[in-house]
Amino acid sequence: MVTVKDYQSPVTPTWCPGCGNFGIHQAVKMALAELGLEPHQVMLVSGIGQSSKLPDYTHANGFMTLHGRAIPCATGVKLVRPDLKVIVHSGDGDGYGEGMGHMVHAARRNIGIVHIAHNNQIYGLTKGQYSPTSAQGTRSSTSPEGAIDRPVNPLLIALAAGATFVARAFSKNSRELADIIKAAVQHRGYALIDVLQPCVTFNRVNTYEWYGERVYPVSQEPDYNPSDLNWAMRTAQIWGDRIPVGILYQTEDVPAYEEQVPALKAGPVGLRPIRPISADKAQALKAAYL
Ligand SMILES: Cc1ncc(C[n+]2csc(CCOP(=O)(O)OP(=O)(O)O)c2C)c(N)n1
Ligand code: SF4
Repeated sequence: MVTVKDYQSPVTPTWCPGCGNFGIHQAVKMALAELGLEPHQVMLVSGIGQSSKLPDYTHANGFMTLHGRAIPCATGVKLVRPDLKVIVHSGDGDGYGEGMGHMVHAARRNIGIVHIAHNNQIYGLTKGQYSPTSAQGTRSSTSPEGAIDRPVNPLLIALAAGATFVARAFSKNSRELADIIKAAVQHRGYALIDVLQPCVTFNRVNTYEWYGERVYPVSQEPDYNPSDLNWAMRTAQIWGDRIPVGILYQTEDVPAYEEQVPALKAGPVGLRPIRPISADKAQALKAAYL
């Protein structure tokens, strides 16, 4: 039986005590263990940031790439090894700033990866500059007089781009987050989970208390209907005194990208035996390319 301990890495996290990333890390391990997945069946892909250290702290396959580039790398992994469960960990700067174009294309392609965005509304690793999800007026080292930019709404962008699974969660509620991750891992196609993650060092507004007073299960909405795209788009805009968390939208009606790639019909490319070639042919190829 797979347990959370199987995902325990010997590397000690350098996150600040109380960082919201701990709750996300716990939820990921719980979800994978409860799904009965072995660490070798999972690939965690990340860019650069506090959130992106998570693969280092988890005993599973891991791939850390450039800032903002986790999704294209994860797409490549999924196309070569569609049998793996591929999970991207991005920050809001990483995933919704430099990586936003990649998110839009992953959503429209419906590539079968889970994208967990650790949304702390700030750049954590680089010491608290404002990010694409920072509220207008946020004071930071890069916006001492208050950010002029209006924040992006990642849920709306994902829905508009054709995402087939869109959810929001609060990192303190690891149990609820683990259940959403389990649903996302089993989903057919691209799944975005935007996780509200308190940064206890640089974000003094969006704290555990602030979220605790606001988050509520989206299933409490009187007209709850996560199969209705228009309902999801309306609900994704609720933000302020009340913040809905849970699965806002899911449809299994759209085939995943990897299901449609002709080259994958014969099984994962990455598991096929390499055909031996003669020394002469190898030399000829070398001469042609070098
Ligand atoms: C191409 C590139 N641009 C910028 C940076 C500098 N940089 C590293 S992490 C980071 C932001 C991290 O913030 P976020 O993605 O929100 O993640 P967090 O640390 O808050 O989890 C930046 C700007 C970089 N390493 N590479
Ligand atoms: S700076 Fe913020 S995001 Fe980074 S480890 Fe500390 S609390 Fe977490």
